[in-house]
Amino acid sequence: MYRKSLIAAAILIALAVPATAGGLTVWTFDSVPSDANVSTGTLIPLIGTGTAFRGPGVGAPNPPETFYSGYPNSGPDTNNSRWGVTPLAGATSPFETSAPALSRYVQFSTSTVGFGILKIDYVHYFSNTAVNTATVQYTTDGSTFVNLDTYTVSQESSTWYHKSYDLTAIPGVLNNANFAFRIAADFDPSVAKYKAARGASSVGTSGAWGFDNVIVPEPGSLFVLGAGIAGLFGTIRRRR
Ligand SMILES: [Ca+2]
Ligand SMILES: [Ca+2]
Repeated sequence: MYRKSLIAAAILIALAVPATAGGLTVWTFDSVPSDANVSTGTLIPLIGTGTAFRGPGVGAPNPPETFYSGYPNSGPDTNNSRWGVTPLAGATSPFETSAPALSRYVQFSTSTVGFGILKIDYVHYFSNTAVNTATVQYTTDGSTFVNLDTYTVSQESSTWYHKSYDLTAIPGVLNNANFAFRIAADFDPSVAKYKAARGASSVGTSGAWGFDNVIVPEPGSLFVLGAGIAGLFGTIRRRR
């Protein structure tokens, strides 16, 4: 049913949104077509146009990219993948020196030309030995990144966290072909060092982050698109 909704949404977008209008970019990291294997996936958006990549140093445990099981109940279980990365791959002790704060990141780029509103939405998975703190950054010129938010997690087992931001009021982010955002590994603000997501664990080079359902919506276009995409967002909302 969910897959049918996505296909319906994609068809509606093709019909309703001019190719140059932007309007919506969705990364599910799921193979298209489904190959019934969560360990294979794609960085190509399911909907819209954009790029996703690992910044320098950030690892892929199984190159060229690594996919594991995705955010629960947001796609057919046999094909629902997340994008897995290891922020501190190859870093040496002290990590704070070899991999300075904000130097290890993933980046999502998508034009906001034609947008009247801009929100970003995603789910972020932390393994227990992963860096516990992430700083979200955005750019309006494609090169200078500005901090938007920092969050620190504390968990007893690997967990997903839903994040959502409304950037509409930020000058320059709308109608901008250079818009992009990063999710960067950062020091735990309480100790100014990298800490692990699970308090009893030590942060490590194999500690993994995962991402799924990365959505950059211009809600005005969603209204036009109707029920197909509403199904997608309904599925995500129910998991909050
Ligand atoms: Ca797959
Ligand atoms: Ca997925």
